[in-house]
Amino acid sequence: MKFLPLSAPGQTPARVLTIAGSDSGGSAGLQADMRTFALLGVHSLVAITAVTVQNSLGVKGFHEIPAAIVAGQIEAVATDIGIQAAKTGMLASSEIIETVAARWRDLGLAGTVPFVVDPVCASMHGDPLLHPSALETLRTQLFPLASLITPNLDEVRHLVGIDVVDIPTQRDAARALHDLGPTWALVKGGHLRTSSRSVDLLYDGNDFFEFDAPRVDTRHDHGAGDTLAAATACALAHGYAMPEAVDFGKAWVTECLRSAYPIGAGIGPVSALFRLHP
Ligand code: PXL
Repeated sequence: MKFLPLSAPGQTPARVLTIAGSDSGGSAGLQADMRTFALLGVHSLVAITAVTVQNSLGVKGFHEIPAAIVAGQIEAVATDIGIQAAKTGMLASSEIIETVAARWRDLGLAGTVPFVVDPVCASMHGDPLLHPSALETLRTQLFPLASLITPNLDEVRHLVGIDVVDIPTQRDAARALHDLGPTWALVKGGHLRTSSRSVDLLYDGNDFFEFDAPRVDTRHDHGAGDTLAAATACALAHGYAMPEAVDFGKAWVTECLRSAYPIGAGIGPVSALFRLHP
């Protein structure tokens, strides 16, 4: 695959902010985002929202960071270092979502800096990462600010109540999600395990774009959603148009899935480390 342009040693690379939770197991969350950012030559900025207690078997619990500290992190990096794109992952609570949305608007970032919202609701083991009462805040406060939202099929069910089983229902879901206000909605088909392909559908209110990849046969896919959104944000930071950025993100996560490895007794991570092999 073709990678993103690299800055010369000593020159400031593109800077991308992740607003996300920590995974102590190092597979998903901000650890996955930072790994993808680094291996794409991007400087990682972080606003940590929660600390999860987690390993390859699941999430045992989490501690939320106070909303004012989340806001402070965003403001500190945006006003000094500057950001070319941002992505959100685990936001944990309604209060954190409201705070992120307010800061994004107050700092003048809305409409100027690409903003990818990955509406993380639960871990792949089904452990909740977002309070159910926060779904409405996500829909009404954050989605209207998003350049792109990237729900998987479980999140689609929670967000718009549509059970995606084929391409027509995937299109219905994309329309319903786009109506919530993001510039683009991407309905990821990876969880449609009946299909031998993984088809993601992108929609801007006018046109549909399909991104098709063969399903990678691995049980180690922890962090796949985070990695797709992170790589897409990096491409947006480099000025890619949305369909090209999603195409890049999909190619990147497909390579990361091919390189996924086992750790612990449970599910291992998708791996951006493939990039280190010549
Ligand atoms: O993959 C979604 C995700 C995001 N953020 C954190 C997570 C997970 C999944 O486990 O733990 C912190």
